[in-house]
Amino acid sequence: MRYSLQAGGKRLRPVLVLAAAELFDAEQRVDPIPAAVAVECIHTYSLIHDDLPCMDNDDLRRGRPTCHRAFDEPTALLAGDALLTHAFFLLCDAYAAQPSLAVALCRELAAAAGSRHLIGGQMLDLLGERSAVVTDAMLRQIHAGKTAAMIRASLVLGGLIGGAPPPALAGLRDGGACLGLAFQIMDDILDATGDAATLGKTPGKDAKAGKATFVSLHGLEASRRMAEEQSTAASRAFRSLPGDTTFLLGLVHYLTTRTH
Ligand code: GRG
Repeated sequence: MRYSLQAGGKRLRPVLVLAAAELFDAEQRVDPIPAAVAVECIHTYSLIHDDLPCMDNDDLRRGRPTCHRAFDEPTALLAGDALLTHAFFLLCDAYAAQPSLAVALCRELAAAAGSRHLIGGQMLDLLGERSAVVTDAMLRQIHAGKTAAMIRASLVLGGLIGGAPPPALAGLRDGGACLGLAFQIMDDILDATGDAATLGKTPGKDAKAGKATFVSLHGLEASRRMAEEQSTAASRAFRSLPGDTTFLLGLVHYLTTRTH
């Protein structure tokens, strides 16, 4: 668990939790850190399991051998399971004094990580590999689940902790969905153009495995345009939020111009 969690990574999702919480409660009356860690635990579990031989069978993650390569397959499976479980322990434990907040956080995170989003998206991805045609609509549905749902949930968790009112939570959801898609399109672009040393993971695997990506479906230029469109829509949604959105808007810009 520590090996994979402490390997690094961009920490995007926890940063989104903190940034969203700060928009509504700059004094941090409720500590957003346990929720930020919980989100990173779920994300790291999904990467460990995604790298397993029965899934993507990858050797490199976050610039290191994948968990099952550094240890073994059963250990990696259990490390992922334990990180998933620990995320919900953290939320229940850290926010026990505010039971309605703890329930709202668990509900949001469980929905994003469950069969309708993260795991459902992964299943659709596996089915897509076996299907002759993957359309743009199918690809968007896969990544709305696999990638965007956790990015959106991170923002909503932050908003809930900061005490955001329902219209602002809706703004975080809308912006998060667009940011998540922009992030995935950029991931596909980097996968097609980057190298292992910069990315810290094996590039070009999806294309080699004949898996549909935004780049394989639309080409590089159109994919760049699509990422830009989604990033503009995310910025528009975030601009409608109260508080100082400078950091969040800067993050959107960074994510759509990033090199790794
Ligand atoms: C339950 C057996 C079982 C498996 C679950 C849900 C799942 C497997 C896999 C989905 C995980 C996945 C690879 C999602 C794609 C999202 C994505 C682009 C991940 C990479 O995120 P970054 O770039 O990674 O933020 P770092 O390392 O920087 O945190």
